Amino acid sequence: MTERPAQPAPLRPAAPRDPVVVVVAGALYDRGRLLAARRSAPVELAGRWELPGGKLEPGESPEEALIRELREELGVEVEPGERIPGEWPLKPGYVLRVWTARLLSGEPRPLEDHDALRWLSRSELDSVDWLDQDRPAVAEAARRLPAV
Ligand code: 523
Repeated sequence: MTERPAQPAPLRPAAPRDPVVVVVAGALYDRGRLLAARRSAPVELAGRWELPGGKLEPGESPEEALIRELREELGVEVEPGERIPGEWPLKPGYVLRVWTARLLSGEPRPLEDHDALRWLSRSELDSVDWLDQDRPAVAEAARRLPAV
């Protein structure tokens, strides 16, 4: 009797998944400090601090979205760096992904969506009330804070 080679498992079609809205945020560094932005809206998030960013638009790469969002919201030009590993759930259907970014030009101002900004050194990172979903990314961003 001839042995039959093991058959590969039949391929199953991928389970349909709901499209996920990707929100990109920037861990923006300048001279050993990380930028924190205080949200002014919506009401349930207002007053909490976040890594600034926003929703990816169709056809954009995450890096392009980050450059656009930080230009619109803060009036600065940034250079995206590495992605911080991980992905954090937001409200249903939304996930947060974070990139490091370096300030190229401009001084951040709270032009849209924020009412305060702070540059935080490593020892100051716990002094603001971060959004819960941003905390793991902030912890990772802190590990990457360049020494001054
Ligand atoms: N978050 C969040 N953390 C974080 C960002 C940038 C966003 O939890 N660092 C949440 C807040 C909102 C959703 O992600 O529930 C979308 O962020 P938002 O409102 O900043 O995205 P925009 O700027 O694209 O939204 P529009 O103002 O509607 O254009």
